[in-house]
Amino acid sequence: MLKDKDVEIYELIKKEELRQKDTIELIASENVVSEEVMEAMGSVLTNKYAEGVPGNRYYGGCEYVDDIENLARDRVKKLFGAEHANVQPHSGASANLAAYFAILNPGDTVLAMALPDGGHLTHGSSVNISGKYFNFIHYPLGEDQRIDYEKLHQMAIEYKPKLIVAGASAYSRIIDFKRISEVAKEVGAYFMVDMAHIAGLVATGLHPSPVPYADIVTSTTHKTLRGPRGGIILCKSELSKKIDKAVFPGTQGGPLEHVIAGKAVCFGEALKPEFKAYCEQIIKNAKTFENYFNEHGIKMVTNGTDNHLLLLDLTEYGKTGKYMEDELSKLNIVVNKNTIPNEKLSPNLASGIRIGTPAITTRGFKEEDVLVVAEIITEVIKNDNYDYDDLSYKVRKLTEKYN
Ligand code: DSN
Repeated sequence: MLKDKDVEIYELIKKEELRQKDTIELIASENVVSEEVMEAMGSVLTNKYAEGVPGNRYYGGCEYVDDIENLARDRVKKLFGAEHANVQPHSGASANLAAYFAILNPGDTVLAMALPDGGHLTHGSSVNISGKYFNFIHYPLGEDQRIDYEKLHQMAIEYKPKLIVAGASAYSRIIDFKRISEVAKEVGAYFMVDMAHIAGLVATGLHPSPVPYADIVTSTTHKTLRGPRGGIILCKSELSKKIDKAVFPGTQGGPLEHVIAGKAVCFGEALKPEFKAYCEQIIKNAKTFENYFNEHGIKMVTNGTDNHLLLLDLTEYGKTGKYMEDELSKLNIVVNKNTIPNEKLSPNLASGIRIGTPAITTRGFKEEDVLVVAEIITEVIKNDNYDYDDLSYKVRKLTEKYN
């Protein structure tokens, strides 16, 4: 047992377990997996090499991992109505890199949303391989801080990208995938959607699905989808060989079959009716935050949310995202500082915080609990001399309620 043989690691894991129990987790990209997902991930499958795809591996002894990976592929195809699935990407970043590798050459032009506007590092940030190897151009947000679809259309005509990417990591509104796919079709570009943040909402019909419209859809499996940390790629049948080859041998070696088993369990869970009820509650909880913040004059990017996250704009309170992240952390509330559209500060300070409801919803938080959390956050934003003891007591009552 770990506790006897490696006490240092055992104790650190226990401390992390306690930290997760004692805090209110509002990082929009995090969640809490089931015991079953963890059981699959902590299994003997980690011992197995299985380079290749089911039925065509470079190693013997793959009969059971083949069955597991086939189940994962079948379940995720059913969940999203996809023609083809590759469940091997180790992460969302790996999934995106493989997708680019499958259809682009170095230097090709890609149109995507910029990171400071809510996009993602792997959507052409200059510090990421995507921005270094490809010519990413970024479409802007409009005055209303939502995607400016008209401008996107004009830019697609002007720059003739080979690929248009949609999807975001800090965008609280529904994305019109159909409309962007029509632009892609008009200019002869591939259309790829990174649905990592909203995958659970897409799976349950609570956000329009990109699958009918996009050539390639990438995702992580650990955000709203509530599975193990990892990635997937869905695509049309005609791209299946290119995608599989881009994952292996293009950008990865051996697949993590223990994580793929965890993904299969997660997809099985997401196919059940309870998962839809869970995702509905994610949105109800986010709307509860939105209503409270609106009633109490806390500014939000786009004035609110359609999904699982909200981006608070702290500029008029003279507070930075870093200040709020640190203060809330002292109260055992975990958020992340986040840039906002037209950001004036560095990402290390940032003018916003991102708040997400997937993890607290898994723990059981309902609207009345969210109201308490919203009240605490509002108090910290508005009052430099907030009553620490009172607010920490309220946090403790909530975390104990759901332990
Ligand atoms: N880092 C993730 C997030 O927090 O949104 C995206 O990869």
